[in-house]
Amino acid sequence: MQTTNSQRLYEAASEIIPGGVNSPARAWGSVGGDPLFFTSGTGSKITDVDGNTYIDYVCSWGPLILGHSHPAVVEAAQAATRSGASFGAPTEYEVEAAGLVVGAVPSIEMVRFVNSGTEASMSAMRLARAATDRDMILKFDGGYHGHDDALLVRAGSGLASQGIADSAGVNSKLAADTLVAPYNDLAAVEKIFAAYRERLACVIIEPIGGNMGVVPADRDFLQGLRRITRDDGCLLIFDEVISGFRAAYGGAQEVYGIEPDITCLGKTIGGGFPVGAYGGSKELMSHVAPLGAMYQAGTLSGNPVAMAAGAATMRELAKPGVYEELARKTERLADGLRGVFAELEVPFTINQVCGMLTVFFGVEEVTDMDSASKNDREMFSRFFHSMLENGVYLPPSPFEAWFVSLAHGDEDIDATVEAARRSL
Ligand code: KE4
Repeated sequence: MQTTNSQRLYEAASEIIPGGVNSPARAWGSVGGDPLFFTSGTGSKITDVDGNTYIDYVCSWGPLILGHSHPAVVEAAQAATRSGASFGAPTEYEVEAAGLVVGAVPSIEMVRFVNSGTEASMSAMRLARAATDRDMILKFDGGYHGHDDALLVRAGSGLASQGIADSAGVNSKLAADTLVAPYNDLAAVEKIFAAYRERLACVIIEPIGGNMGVVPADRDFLQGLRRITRDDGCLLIFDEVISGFRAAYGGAQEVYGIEPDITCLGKTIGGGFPVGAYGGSKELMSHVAPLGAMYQAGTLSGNPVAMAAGAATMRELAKPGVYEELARKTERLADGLRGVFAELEVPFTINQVCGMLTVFFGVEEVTDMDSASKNDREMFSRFFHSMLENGVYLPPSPFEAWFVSLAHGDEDIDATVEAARRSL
């Protein structure tokens, strides 16, 4: 595979951008080698700057659920750009996009748009603190909610522990107000609430984990979490930045039939443009400025181009049969890969939900970060590079979701399974 132009660009980028990338997830630290630079995407395919084309399972880490350059999205973004990219004042686009979100997500009566998933979760936590007048939060090991200081913490020693900063520069006092528990472990959550009764402002969780690789919550765990938080007056935040409009039109909360107090969205609702959102009941959202005392603002929040692209995406997703088709495609890929890996002597497991899956090598069951961490990373690295040689672009980390889009046809999926056979 010829990668001369990627190399040249990577060297130039590395002089003036940290690590040559604008997000560390794009660096190939976990798999080795240097990141490819891309020049175009159409449907399920992307092409790098050396002309190599791949079937894409990163899909911009989730936003491109319709595939690259979907005509309805391109047309909406072009029209919005031509009539004025931004006003710093309200536009009709925001009202339309908000109407689509409120119409889709069971727990959202009112929504505020921001520019990223990080901003969404950061604002959701501030709202929870404002509404409860409490400081502490609980997150789960393996949960990623963006790079807000309070969330860049990892589990300390012991079952349920006070957060330890997981990044340089995180305010250690803030980190100490974040508790961390193992995912899918209701006993650990019960212990925390017994020890910190009425001191937790919120619990923030990915109802379907996407940052350990795909790890769905057990239904009884999530139901228990809803009960415990409600009894304690602690707010429950579902971070659906990945699962929103992907696991179902109404997200994981539609799949599980469990309503959080606040939902965070992002990625898919922007159609590839920078968007995040947080929402909940009208009563709760009345705390948000200018209605209430909780301040949150943003120059480009609700940007017309992003709103137009997001609304076009959500309108496509609202069409009948879309999620049955996305689930079918995901199932075809997962089953095809299971068939190939079954010929292997090594254990493996595939966690899947509609629109996304993760292959874990070397482990037979993954239900939390601890079990996910047992996967064979060396094998994944070799598999990643071999799949690249065979024309398939996977996320460059064993702890990420492979995203399936509506543009992935059966021939793409079958070619991916064939590439996996050759790679293994
Ligand atoms: P952003 O700030 O990156 O838009 O969203 C943060 C975020 C929040 N919540 C969840 C569940 C997320 O998965 C993310 C971001 N996801 C990562 C990869 N899984 C994005 C890739 C990157 O950081 O470049």
